[in-house]
Amino acid sequence: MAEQESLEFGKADFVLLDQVTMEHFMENLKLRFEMGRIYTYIGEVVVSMNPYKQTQLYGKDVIEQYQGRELYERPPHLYAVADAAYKAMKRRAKDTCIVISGESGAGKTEASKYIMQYIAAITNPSQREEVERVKNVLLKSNCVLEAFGNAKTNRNDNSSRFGKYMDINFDFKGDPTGGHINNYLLEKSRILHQQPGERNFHSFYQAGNHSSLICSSPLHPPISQLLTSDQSNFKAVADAMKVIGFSPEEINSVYKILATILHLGNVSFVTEGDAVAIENRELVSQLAELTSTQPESLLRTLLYRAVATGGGEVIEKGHSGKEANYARDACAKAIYERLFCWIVGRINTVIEVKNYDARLHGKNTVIAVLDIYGFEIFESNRAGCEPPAWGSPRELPQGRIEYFNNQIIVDLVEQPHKGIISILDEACLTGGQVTDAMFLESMNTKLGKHPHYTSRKLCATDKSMEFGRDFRIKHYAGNVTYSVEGFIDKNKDTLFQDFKRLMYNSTDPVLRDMWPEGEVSITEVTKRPLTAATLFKNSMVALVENLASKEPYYVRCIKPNDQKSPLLFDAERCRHQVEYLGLLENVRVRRAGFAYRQPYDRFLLRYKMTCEYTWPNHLMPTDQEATRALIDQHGFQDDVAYGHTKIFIRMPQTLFCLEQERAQLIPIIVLLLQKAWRGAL
Ligand code: AD9
Ligand code: MG
Repeated sequence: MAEQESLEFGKADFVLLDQVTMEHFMENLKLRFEMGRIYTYIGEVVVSMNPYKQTQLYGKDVIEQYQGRELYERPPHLYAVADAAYKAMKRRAKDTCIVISGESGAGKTEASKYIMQYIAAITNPSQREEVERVKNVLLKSNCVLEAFGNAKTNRNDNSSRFGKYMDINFDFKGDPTGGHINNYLLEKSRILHQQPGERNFHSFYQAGNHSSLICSSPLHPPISQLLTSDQSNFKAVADAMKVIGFSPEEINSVYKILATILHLGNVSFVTEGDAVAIENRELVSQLAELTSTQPESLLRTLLYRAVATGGGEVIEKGHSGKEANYARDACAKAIYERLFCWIVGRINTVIEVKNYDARLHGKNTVIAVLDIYGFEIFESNRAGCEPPAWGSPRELPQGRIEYFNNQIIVDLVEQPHKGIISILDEACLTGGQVTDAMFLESMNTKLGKHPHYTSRKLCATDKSMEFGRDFRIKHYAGNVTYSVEGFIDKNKDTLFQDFKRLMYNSTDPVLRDMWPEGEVSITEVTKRPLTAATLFKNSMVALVENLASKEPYYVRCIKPNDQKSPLLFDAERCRHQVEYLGLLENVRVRRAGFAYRQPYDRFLLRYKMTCEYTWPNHLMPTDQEATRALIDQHGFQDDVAYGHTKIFIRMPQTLFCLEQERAQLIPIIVLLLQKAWRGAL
């Protein structure tokens, strides 16, 4: 019943495997991949294999097959999980979230877009204009955010270099009324360096189509790096920005800002005696024009910084050559990061829910979609390269099944006073010259005994780490060696106030908007800003709290091979992903435990019409006893367990049977009620 498909396509749900072993799991995964069955369930979780080719799996006709159906009525699909999340939200007024995890190139972003398209397709049957507008903006926002936040990497030609969380708000009718996007940890260092074979953010290549300002930049990306898609994508982005509501002036500012970054990157400094000067002075006037600032102020900002003396005086201090280079790079990164955040914020203003009156319209509910970039192990994992690992399964019954409790790693990283972030912050806050090596030394002292931490100093024989540079964390996904190089700088993320003030004084309203703190004068800047690691930690804590308040649905994406081939099932690579996504444990839990749980009152409310003892109302002392009567009458005694406040249902088929019976009875009940009514009149 789980899937209307023959067994030659393997098991549609890993829960139905004859034996839960890695071999059986992999065999099923491979068989299904080779048969073009890229989706397989583990209970309600969708395991998704990247097909690396266009398929007939999506579109209007397929959407219609899933709309309003129960999860197990149709072959496994993202649409089914989207529909389940939508139904939970609509029927039970539950906020839900769909968490999409997997490594780089596994298909998370594509999955999130299919989910959004599904939700857009099944809502607003009455074609309300405002709802259509919101849906359109939500869909178009993907293309804009990808242009500015995605890049070609060695693993993925369209790799998201930021984490994305999107709320879609719904009204009482179940139609989208708005949304909100949160972005996390844009990889801004990509502005300055890319690994061999990789590119900067797509926007820089697309922008060449926009303005001669950019083409004239000596740093315009080399023609050899341009892709055929850059031109067509540029048009799509321009169209999307228009639909979203960016004004022509705003769009022009955006491209001027991109040109600014390219020109900035070309500014070079020469040392003349004690002083530092700009080698290519002509760039200063071009930059001033692009940023709508005064050339003299811009020049000073590139060469000097204001420093407040103890007595409240402000003096100007010249940069050393090294400082000037550092400040220029910090500016370029900061401008791009602020531009990206501004774009996200601008989209948010267009989709924010306005004038929603809960008294009139009922609860405003949410479906959230989380697409956060995957776990990547580089040859060198530096600060900022390491995205968080995702995916502990929800609410799981403990028991004989062994779990890796990730808390120990979480503590290692973020425990107050003792964790890596605290040690890093402490190093950054002590005055004087702190080096990355000193930070490593401090970790060695404080974390030396931790079972998941090591370094070359602590393990002299392990030559895979470099003395004084590397440390290693034993993650659930495997060992990851980190180079401390750049940790201190990246965590301080120093950006001189002079530069913020310069931008704030720009006559370009878009640029000015991005630097609200530029208003503050140097003598007033007393508080140290939070460090990058602490800011990131805080945003993750808030995200986790937010997700915990929602009913979760999971999509686990797997990348079949590193060649981006539709034909190759690289068993070793897949097995590794299955291992660290914890999929086998997931199957065991689903089998041993119970796939569904519901409070008794809600269960009765939904299914009471299927039993003579509970319809229209039961007379038993408790809802639990009434639920038992209902279950007994159906003969499902062996498929359920009774908790304190909830019923636990082992197999989804049980729920499906109840749903079917309910669906058959409802029209009859409606008919009877109508008759009774007419009789009463
Ligand atoms: V990263 O962490 O952002 O680097 P993702 O998001 O996991 O990564 P993405 O969704 O971008 O991966 O997928 C990578 C590529 O695989 C896409 O550009 C497509 O070419 C390909 N892909 C992924 N999913 C599908 C699919 N369902 N159908 C066809 C797909 N191609
Ligand atoms: Mg992505």
